[in-house]
Amino acid sequence: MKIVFATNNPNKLKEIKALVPKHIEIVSLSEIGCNEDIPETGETLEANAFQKVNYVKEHFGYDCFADDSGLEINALNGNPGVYSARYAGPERNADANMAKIITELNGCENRKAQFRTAIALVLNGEEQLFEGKVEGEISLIKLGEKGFGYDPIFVPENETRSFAQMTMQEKGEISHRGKAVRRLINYLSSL
Ligand code: ITT
Repeated sequence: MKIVFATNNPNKLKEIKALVPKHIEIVSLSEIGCNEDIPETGETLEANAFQKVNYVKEHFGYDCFADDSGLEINALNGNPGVYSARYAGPERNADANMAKIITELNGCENRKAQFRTAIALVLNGEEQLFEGKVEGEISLIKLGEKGFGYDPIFVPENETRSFAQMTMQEKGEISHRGKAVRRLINYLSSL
C-alpha cells in the first residue's frame, strides 16, 4: 500500500517513516509535486489536520494523511497549542519558541504540559481521525540535541530525560505521534 503524508516538516516525515511497517510506503509531498505551504488556519489541531488532507485531495487528487501537533502547557491555559509553530513569531523558530516558554514559566511551579497529535486521513472517500497524547513537564532549561521543535524542553512522565535526549525509536514508543500513528496503522491494516 502507498499513501501520501501531507507534511512539509522533514523531521515528522523521518519519524513517521521509522514507525510504519514496510508494507505501507509513505510518499512525500515533494514526490507528488506539491511544494507549497498548505494553509493551516483552523482553531484546533483536528481542524488543521483535516484542512491539510483536504487541500492535497482537492489540488492533487491523492488520498493522504496529515499530522497536526501541538504542545499544551497547563500554566499557559493550553498555549501554545494550535499556535505551536509560530508561538514566538512568523519565523517559526524553535529556539525562539522555547525561549519564550522558558521566560513565561519563569518562577512557575506548575510545569505540567502535554503534547497532542491529531492525524487526519482521507481514504476512499472517507475521513478518519486518530489521536495521541503524552503528558509530561517543561524543563527549566533545554536538555539534549536530538529531535526537533520543542523536544529539548519536554520531559515525558515517568522519564528523567527530555525527548531530545532520546533516540527517535525511544521517543516514538511513548510519544503523541507514535501513539496516533499506531492507531492509523491498525486502521490501515484492518482494511
Ligand atoms: P506540517 O504542518 O507541514 O506537518 P509543521 O512543522 O507546521 O509541519 P505542526 O503545525 O503540526 O507542524 O507543528 C507545530 C509545532 O509543534 C512546530 O513548531 C513543531 O516544531 C512542533 N512539534 C510538532 N511535533 C513535535 C514533536 O514531536 N516534538 C517537538 N516539537 C514538535
